[in-house]
Amino acid sequence: RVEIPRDYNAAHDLLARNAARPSKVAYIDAASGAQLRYGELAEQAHRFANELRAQGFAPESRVMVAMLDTLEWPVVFLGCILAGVVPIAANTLLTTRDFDFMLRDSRAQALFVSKPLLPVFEPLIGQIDTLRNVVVAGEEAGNSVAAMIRSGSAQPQVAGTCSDDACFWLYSSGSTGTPKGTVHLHSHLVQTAELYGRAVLGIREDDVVYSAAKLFFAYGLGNALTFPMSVGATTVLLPSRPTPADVFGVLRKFQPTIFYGVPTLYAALLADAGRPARAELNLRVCASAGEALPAEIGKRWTAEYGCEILDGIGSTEMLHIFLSNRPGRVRYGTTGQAVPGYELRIVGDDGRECADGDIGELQIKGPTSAIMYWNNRAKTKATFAGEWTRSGDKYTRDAEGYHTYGGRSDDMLKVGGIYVSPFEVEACLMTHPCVLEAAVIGMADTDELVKPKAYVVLKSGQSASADDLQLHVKGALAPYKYPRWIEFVPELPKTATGKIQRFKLRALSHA
Ligand code: 3SK
Repeated sequence: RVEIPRDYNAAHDLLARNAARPSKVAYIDAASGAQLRYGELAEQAHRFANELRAQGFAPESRVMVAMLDTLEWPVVFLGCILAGVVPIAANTLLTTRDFDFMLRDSRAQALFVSKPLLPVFEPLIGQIDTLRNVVVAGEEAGNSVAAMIRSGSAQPQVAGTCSDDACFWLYSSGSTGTPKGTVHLHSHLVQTAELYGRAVLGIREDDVVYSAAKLFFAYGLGNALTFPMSVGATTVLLPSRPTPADVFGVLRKFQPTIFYGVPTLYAALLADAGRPARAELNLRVCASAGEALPAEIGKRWTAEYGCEILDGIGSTEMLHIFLSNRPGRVRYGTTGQAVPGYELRIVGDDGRECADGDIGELQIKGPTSAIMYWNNRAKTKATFAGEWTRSGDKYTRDAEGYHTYGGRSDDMLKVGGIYVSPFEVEACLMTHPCVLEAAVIGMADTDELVKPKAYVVLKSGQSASADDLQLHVKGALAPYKYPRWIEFVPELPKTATGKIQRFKLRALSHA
């Protein structure tokens, strides 16, 4: 258990932990090489907070942060929290339609947006009454984050928040395609750092960390902000997409000791012809989450780089990892054991706890569970069941407490660590003029990693190629959601009442 005082501000705590190391490098931007020291981070976050106050942003008001991983990201996020303003870290890969929903749903009063992402937001600017300020990150002039930092007073001032105040939100993907505003408290950030960052990863001051998962993901936020700041480590940020060449570039140049990835990336790194030799890297701990790590990938990575991958699972709702393998006792093919501080149970369809070996839904009890989905009472009640939070993931547990993933209890897919709703992809395919019906399921690729596959029935007399349909989806939805395979079929298997029988398609895809 981690004791958090009643009067508490999470950003103040994270900055105060580093007050004695002002000249230590907190962040390095891998693209520009620019560095931000802990003293500079504290000063800039306070200036930003003071400028927010000066501009009339009251505690509890919400703002959206849609920014690439640059040195301004931690300044904006921590600055908001210092002022008691609630930042909503947004997935920068989403579409105008997604952001339209999120800005209206949250009533965010400001948007902090990286310059390269502005075109996605432009159709919304001036259209949403509650959004009164759009501030650009990554430029010096005009209404910019840099100008706010320059204008704000450096006098430290912390909002009078308490540990149970709303601190920040993340949007979690929903099966209907509508994201859910997941509200986290001030007490949650540091608890994930103590329970997982320190106790499982063993993160320490002399670590250099790099997370391929971006800061806007719950996984990336812990990896690259909360955990390193909780101990005074140094974090490398990469603003661009983490291609294998760029990831290896970071690992070679900055010599991180802790690397966090997702299985799809580990597979791509292992397949990269230009991969470095073991002696070129300085890895001490590797972590994986987002989707189950195939045993083969874990074994190959350890053989190649001499470093275990700690596979674990977390959720946006629980903020970070609650079930994980541990250094020295990794069992590839499993997600490991409960992280101390969290209690886990596996519940069958009959609502009773399963015996070891029986499959059921994994439920979690722990101190970092979100308090609700904003504006969504029904889904809040369905997920946050008293002290237990339902994961929607199916698991079995063995007698030694190792858990093995058994799929989702809904139809959601985890693709490269990010949720994809098959229903959203189907609905999008059906907006193509040649498509009569579509059904999307998850299919394992050659690395045993799940990707969307679509079965499509074309309208009579119409023709469209797989490429046409893939481009159509990529143009309308966040590109990572597109079906990697498309199979044209004369009809879809259905029940007597017309419901698509996805299990038959899944069986077909395994045949
Ligand atoms: O996808 C996961 O396993 C995960 C891990 C940490 C934090 C958040 C998530 C969704």
